[in-house]
Amino acid sequence: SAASSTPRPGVNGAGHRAMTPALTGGASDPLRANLALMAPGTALRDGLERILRGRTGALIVLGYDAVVETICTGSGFPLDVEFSATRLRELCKMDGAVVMSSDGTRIVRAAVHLMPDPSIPSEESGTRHRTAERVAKQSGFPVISVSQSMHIIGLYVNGQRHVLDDSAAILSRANQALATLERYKLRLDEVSGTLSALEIEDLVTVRDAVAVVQRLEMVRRIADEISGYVVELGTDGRLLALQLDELMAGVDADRTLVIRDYLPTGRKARTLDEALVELDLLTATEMIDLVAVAKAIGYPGASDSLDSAVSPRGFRLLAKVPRLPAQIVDRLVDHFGSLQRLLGATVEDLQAVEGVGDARARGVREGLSRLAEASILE
Ligand code: 3AT
Ligand code: 3AT
Ligand code: MN
Repeated sequence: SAASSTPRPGVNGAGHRAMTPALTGGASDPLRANLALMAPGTALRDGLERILRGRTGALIVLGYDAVVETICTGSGFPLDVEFSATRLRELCKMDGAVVMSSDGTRIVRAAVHLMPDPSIPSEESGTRHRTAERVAKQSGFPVISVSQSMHIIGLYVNGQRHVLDDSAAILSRANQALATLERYKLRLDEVSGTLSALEIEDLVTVRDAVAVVQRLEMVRRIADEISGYVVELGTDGRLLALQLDELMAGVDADRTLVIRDYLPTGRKARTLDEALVELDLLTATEMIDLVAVAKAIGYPGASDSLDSAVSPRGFRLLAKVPRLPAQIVDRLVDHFGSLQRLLGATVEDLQAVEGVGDARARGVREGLSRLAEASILE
């Protein structure tokens, strides 16, 4: 399909998103929010598909305010009617642009001639697409162009152009990303299993712990890429969303737990949130480097420091004990200070913690023993 000036995340993932400092995802991302508004299954997408099939073309501004009003020359047809796919299609048969409310529920005007500031740079050639790009930049509202000659739907938002691909094309990229996620997840499960066994034996080095953080971050990044596809696919992405959810169950929680287990203390200590931000800032290349990952969570940036011994606080393994509320996990770690002390604690010792009665103490004792046995067997 058509080229897009928006960088597309590569199949093996981490690349471009890693350059974005903000934690990506969700509706906070303006591109994603707008792609959701016009994803398959929405009325707006239905209208756009009708325009494509009818081979007419369109120029649609998603928002109306004083700035857009000054860009609209000649009144066109003031309408202010409820949006429907068929109305949009008919109105786009006319010359000129259609202006909609930013939530996509109303058609405000049709057949308007747009005159954006001509000094705004545009890389587009056709008048329709050049206008779309300039109006988007000048107004801040997303603008959609449907090209009659090239037969593509473009979205201009946030200074970027995004081409809406058909679901088959997106699904094929998404499935490649999903296969990568599955491989990454297998590797993650391996390194976390190893870490658990080492934790039980108290033989962990910074390298072992950081390897798990690294793998968790790689999994998170590729999953974030897939979430983008899920948004873009709308109703066509339901199966993909289910597969993603299944693969990602518990991953986010584990990411927090492992970092809380190993955040170094001392003068230059980071908070959990600081560590998460630092991790997010790592580029794809830095992600491969264990020293860089170790540094992000607050360890010294020297390669020999990877071999230093460390001991976990116990958050991650305690979270594997069934029916143990997070608040009790926090209190247990607070009281005992390390996984080794927790492993050595008797039922009576455990009951010294507020909220831990006889039954819960036994539960913790048995849970930890079972984890210890399970990891030795590996
Ligand atoms: P397209 O998808 O644009 O081809 P449309 O449903 O938008 O179809 P139009 O209003 O553009 O339809 O009409 C296209 C032609 O179809 C115009 C006319 O020659 C014929 N047509 C439409 N309605 C009738 C009708 N009731 N009786 C006879 N001919 C009709
Ligand atoms: P296609 O890819 O051919 O659809 P284009 O960029 O080549 O688009 P054209 O000059 O062929 O654009 O114009 C096609 C239509 O786009 C004509 C008009 O309905 C609409 N259009 C173009 N410029 C404006 C504008 N400034 N305001 C409103 N509508 C416009
Ligand atoms: Mn043209």
